[in-house]
Amino acid sequence: MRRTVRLLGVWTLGLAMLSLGCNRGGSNGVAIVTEPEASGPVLTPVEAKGYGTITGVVTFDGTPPLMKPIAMGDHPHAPHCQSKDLMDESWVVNPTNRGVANVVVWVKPPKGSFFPLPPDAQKTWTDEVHMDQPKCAFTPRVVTMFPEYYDAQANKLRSTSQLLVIRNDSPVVHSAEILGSIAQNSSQITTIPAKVPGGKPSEQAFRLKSDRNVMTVNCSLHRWMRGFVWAFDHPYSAVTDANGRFEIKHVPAGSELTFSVWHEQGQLSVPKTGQPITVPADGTLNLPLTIQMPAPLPTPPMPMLDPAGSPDAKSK
Ligand SMILES: [Cu+2]
Repeated sequence: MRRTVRLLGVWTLGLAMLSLGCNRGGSNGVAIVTEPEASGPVLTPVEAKGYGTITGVVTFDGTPPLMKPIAMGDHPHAPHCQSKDLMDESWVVNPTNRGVANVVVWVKPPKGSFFPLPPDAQKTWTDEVHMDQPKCAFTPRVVTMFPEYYDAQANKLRSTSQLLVIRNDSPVVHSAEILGSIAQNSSQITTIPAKVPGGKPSEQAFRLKSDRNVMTVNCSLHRWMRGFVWAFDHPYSAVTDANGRFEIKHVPAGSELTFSVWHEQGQLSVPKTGQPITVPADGTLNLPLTIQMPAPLPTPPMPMLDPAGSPDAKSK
């Protein structure tokens, strides 16, 4: 089955969230375990009439923007960081096929319903999601997670125990500053020491909660470093690869779901977010998408000045 999706949505980047940091070794950090509060009316499960796959490719519509080197000025780590040919990754577009990387796609259940925790046989998520710092950049820049699922019997969200692990494999110190919604988590800044020559990478693990908004990840020592985390209460999400391609496996079939798309360039005109879709059982729903550069904001008119240079002179 092949459908072309054209979207006219304009998105504004929503920032907010919190994260709870914890040291996996347990000796230096404080692992905070919080049972989520009851989350309102009881939801009904999405009935899966089999399972299917969603695939697609996100293509840039127009002339792709050129990636530019990051300006570091006289930062003391510039010699190291610049040796890695760092580029601004706000837009990563494949010059061959114009595929756009780092686009997040996911599905939403019908209103008033939820995706039950999939059986083990259909586990597609990992116990850890990694974000490394090998070259004064977060790599990968964008990740999605499944840290919580909805338990209908208890009417609350429960942890899947999945962790975000940020790893420093470089000879310079970094930090991780995770910023998200106040309602879900508390923000935290954690220093991640440089790797000792011949030693193992330094790591910090974060236990996050699911959230409707994207989390940003910054390094307070290198302000150009930027990462993004989407944490869902289901595993049905993906990030486009270097060719702009994505795949979401084992999606419940037969129910009308909502397909959503996000790219970090906030005010973005994109083909279709909020598109209703139905995944075929044992089949594949293909969704080719295009994405455009947001229109420039209008320049406000300059105030009229009289010869004396005062806009209020005539009224005096
Ligand atoms: Cu850094």
